[in-house]
Amino acid sequence: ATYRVGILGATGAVGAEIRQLLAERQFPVGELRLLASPRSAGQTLAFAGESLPVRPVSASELQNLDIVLASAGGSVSREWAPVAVQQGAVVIDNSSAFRLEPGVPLVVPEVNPQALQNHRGIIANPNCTTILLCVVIYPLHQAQSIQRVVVATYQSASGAGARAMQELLRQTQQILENQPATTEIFPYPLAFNLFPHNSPCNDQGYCQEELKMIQESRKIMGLPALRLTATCVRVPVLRAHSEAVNLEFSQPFPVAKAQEILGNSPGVELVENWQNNYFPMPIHASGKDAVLVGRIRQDLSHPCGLDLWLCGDQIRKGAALNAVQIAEYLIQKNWL
Ligand code: A2P
Ligand code: 11C
Repeated sequence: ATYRVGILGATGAVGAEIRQLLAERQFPVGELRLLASPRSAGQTLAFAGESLPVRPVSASELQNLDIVLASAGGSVSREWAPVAVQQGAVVIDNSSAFRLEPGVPLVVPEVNPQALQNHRGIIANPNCTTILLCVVIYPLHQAQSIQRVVVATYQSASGAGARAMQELLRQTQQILENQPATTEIFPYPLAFNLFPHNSPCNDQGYCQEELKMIQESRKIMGLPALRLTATCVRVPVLRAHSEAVNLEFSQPFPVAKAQEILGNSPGVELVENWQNNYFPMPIHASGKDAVLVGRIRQDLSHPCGLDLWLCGDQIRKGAALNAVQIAEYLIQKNWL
């Protein structure tokens, strides 16, 4: 069987990656419809040797589709995902619009694929930073329950979209040419700099990205009381996020056991060469499907603590790949 697939946000960083992944993974595409804003009308994009037009999203463009992979932001999803579902499609939505709604599965296929079974048309793809974290900590949690997570993130420009990646390149060039760095997407210069994540903070001092990590990790792992705190930071990296993670268990967790588990977990690649000080780096995670993990060590401040470091491609596993894997799982189980 083949499927009629729509990409909403086809001209964006995630939309482009979805198009590439559909081809690369030989997804059974019968028809591909590329949808974006009216700004992109008239553009064409390549797929499977063909040049396809980009069309402005509308109710009629969302008719007769089996799967819509949406990555055009929360307000676009809020407006159009229900329209697509009403017309018979299953929407896998990369925005934060529906993630915490009861009855909407929030899925990382390596962690909670079974949640897909009871979908009602909309399936939420989690926040990128959260996906990368859950892929790594869930297998450890299965071996021994996690009591508390403390995480600091080092997030790439890609999390803010294709134009943010262009902004980082432009600012880098401006600074190298002794020009002032100009800002359009980010509030401050990112080149040769970093800043706490550019999402608004609540009255407790947590920014939205940090709250997403807390709330979404709880829902994905099925641990509503999980103690997790995060500090999210934007760094001048193009497309892979990194995270420094401290985990507290109820009993000591031997490092060798964690290494063995993570060396054999789906979607994870253990990258540790202690002699050469070689560990996961964004440049090596970029373009890869797996989340790279390393520097797994005993937390010397706590007998039941472990520290680790991870890097994952924000556009791939953090967004497009996770969404395509969800679609593949739905097809495999006949749950569309
Ligand atoms: P467009 O290029 O026409 O603006 P990114 O996250 O990389 O910035 O990409 C955002 C994606 O969402 C783009 O494909 C963009 O299309 C699309 N998009 C933004 N606003 C709308 C809208 N109002 N309706 C449909 N698509 C939108
Ligand atoms: C970032 N993770 O890097 C964010 C962007 O909830 O999907 C994605 C926000 C989200 O800025």
